[in-house]
Amino acid sequence: MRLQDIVRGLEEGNRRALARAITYVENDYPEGKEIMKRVFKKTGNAHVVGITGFPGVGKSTTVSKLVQKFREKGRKVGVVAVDPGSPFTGGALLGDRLRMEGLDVSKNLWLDPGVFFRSMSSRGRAGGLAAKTGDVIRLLDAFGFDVILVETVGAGQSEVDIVEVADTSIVVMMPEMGDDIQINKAGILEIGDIYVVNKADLGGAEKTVKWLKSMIMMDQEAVEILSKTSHADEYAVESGEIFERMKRSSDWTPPIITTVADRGEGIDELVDAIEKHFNHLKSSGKLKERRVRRISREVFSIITEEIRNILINEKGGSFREVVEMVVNNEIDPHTAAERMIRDLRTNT
Ligand SMILES: Nc1nc2c(ncn2[C@@H]2O[C@H](COP(=O)(O)OP(=O)(O)OP(=O)(O)O)[C@@H](O)[C@H]2O)c(=O)[nH]1
Ligand SMILES: [Mg+2]
Repeated sequence: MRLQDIVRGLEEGNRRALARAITYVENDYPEGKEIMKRVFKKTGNAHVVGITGFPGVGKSTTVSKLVQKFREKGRKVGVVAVDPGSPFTGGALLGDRLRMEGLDVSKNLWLDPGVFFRSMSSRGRAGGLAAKTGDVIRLLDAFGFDVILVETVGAGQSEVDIVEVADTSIVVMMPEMGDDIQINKAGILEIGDIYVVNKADLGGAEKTVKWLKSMIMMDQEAVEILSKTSHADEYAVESGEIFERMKRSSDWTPPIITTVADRGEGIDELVDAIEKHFNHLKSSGKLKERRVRRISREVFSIITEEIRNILINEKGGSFREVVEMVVNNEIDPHTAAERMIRDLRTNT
């Protein structure tokens, strides 16, 4: 398939073209970049929803139920699973395909043209998975999916921080997970716009809900105290992201939804919460604010990567020279860096 055909295929809703485009982007082919440039204008319409949580809490089950609900509402849904926890049998895609099919035999999501599923693995790929995931999401967006669900394994465990790609972040937990020091450490409590306590059929869900509620409330109180102190601005700068996330909760209290995903219980409420959050983001201007932050980070990381490439490939010689001068105690690392930057400035 030629590049032109892929771009046209994307415009015409050809799924093979979409699959090919994703492959190019995933593998860092130059065509991938070119495709992104050409379809970019068509992006920005989808609601990107991240679903994260520890292994086995029921993320994939929840995702497949959400897909059905959104389909019933006439929405087209794209799904990206980053590093799916399921064992890979015959490739990541097949593994998850079988799983999704197995969950609801009456409706084969795989034959539905309004659904597209793709898994991505970080295995064997050098860095930049977040950026790649961002581009894959964009391709789905350009293709015309209204909702894009992105499943990743827990914050801090995956290379993709869900808040870096999603408009709405959902954190899935299960009973008996409260009070767990691991959760506090995983930073999961700061990132959720919506919390789900799944596997309510196992009992003990109320306790987890209660615990979550108190954690969220503490967060909000901390924000209020912080915002009243004269150091609030400094603090915001220093701890940037976290403060932003906390600030958000002062006008959005993350709902906690109890579900039994494999029976579809609580999924209607979850869909409602997702839509409510998207409306909140739009009406409060936060959607734009979030996207500005996200795109800044993305462009920044592209620039950093480009500079790295220049230093390694084009200026490898002088870079090495400067490094050796540091090794020989002739100059210090700061001076070395300043020299390289001066060199970049004058020669590009
Ligand atoms: N009892 C119970 N089991 C559930 C529920 N939802 C999902 N499960 C089961 O929990 C197991 C894990 O579900 P998945 O949806 O694969 O969980 P996941 O979070 O996507 O797992 P990884 O992708 O491996 O991290 C499966 O055996 C599901 O059938 C539920 O509400 N109650
Ligand atoms: Mg899963």
